[in-house]
Amino acid sequence: MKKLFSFIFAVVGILAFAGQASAATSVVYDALPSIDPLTSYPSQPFQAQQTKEFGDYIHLDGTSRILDKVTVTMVTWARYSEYSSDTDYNGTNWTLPITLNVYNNHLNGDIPDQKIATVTQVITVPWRLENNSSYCTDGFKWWNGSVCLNGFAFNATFDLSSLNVTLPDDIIVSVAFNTQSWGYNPIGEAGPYNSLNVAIPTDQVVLIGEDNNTDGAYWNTTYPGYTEGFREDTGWTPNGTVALQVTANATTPTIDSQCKNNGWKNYIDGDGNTFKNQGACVSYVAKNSLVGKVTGDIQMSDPSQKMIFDAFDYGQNSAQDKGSVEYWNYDYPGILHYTANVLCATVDKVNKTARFMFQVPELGNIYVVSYVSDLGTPGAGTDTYGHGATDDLTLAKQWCETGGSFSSYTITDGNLVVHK
Ligand SMILES: [Ca+2]
Ligand SMILES: [Ca+2]
Ligand SMILES: [Ca+2]
Repeated sequence: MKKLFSFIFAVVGILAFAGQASAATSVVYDALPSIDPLTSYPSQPFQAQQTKEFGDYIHLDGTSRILDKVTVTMVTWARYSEYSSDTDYNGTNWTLPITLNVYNNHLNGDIPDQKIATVTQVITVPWRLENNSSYCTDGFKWWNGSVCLNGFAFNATFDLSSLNVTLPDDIIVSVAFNTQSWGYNPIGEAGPYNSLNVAIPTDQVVLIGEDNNTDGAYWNTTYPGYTEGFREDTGWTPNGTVALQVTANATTPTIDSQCKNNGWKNYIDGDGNTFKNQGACVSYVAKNSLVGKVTGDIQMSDPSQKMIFDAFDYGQNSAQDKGSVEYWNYDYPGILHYTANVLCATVDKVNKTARFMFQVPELGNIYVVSYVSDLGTPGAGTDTYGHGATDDLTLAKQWCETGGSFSSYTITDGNLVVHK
């Protein structure tokens, strides 16, 4: 890392309000320093260090993943006295379009190449307080009541909620803006944006989530020794954690286990409402993540068999798959009769076929995979039934998920249905 512009400080109450969070919104990454009392932090300049984009690779906490807002602590050094003769500026504050990008952690070489969210927002930037010559005799710094400071920290909050992006656990967050001669589209004239930086506080604590590399930051710069490209740069300790916070909204649960151990409190239903209890969450999963179900009550010949079953498919390789089987083989010596739980189900509602797998303790714990095809109601159509058996669980799962070869039997009575 090259020289960073450090300084600490504060001013009079302007900013500082924490994001309003609805019940379903939570902070999934928090490395935001305090700006109350008003202060300053070490920061990465854009104009002074040929910067186009600057950010950090972070790991999100919790389970909420619908991107809501990103807040970045920035540091500004510009005073109104420098611009008071320019009619483009007033004494209250100034504004600048600033872009907030979110990438997943896929790299092309060493450069993130899959941007999953971006917003360019006009950010209101406060003026840094003027020099207080009674306390700060350098003629430049301002006085925050206890110390003289060069920069002034404020928070820029970017609202990305309308994008409805579902975040992965690992993301790269960056800030991009233009200055007089740097940025992706340099402005071409001097302005207070030449004095605008992104905060990288010394020993910044990450309260929620994790900084992927506290010695690294992502940086696109042509500072001497660097080549164009937004990539990780190392050697930043103790300033390798960019000051930012990410909030996200809850997602809908897709499997039972997400509802358990108070997990239901972290999820919402399809209407954005929280669940009343674990049971409501489990019911929602059962209703909404079911891919398909098959039921049957059939009799077959050669050998004489009867089978009653139901099987519920919650997706490929889903541990949620369930169902039950009761089976009779009347030609088996003494009659074979057992019940079993369905361990895997694959239901194809379009082609009206299904496979389901269960284990039979009565037959040496063998795994049976049934294959059925619903071609109507017996009498009008011809349902089919077949099955295969193996003591190899991996093979049985493979048959259930992707198909295999099954012995077929003639259905003589009853019906099976692949439900719509
Ligand atoms: Ca870092
Ligand atoms: Ca399944
Ligand atoms: Ca049928």
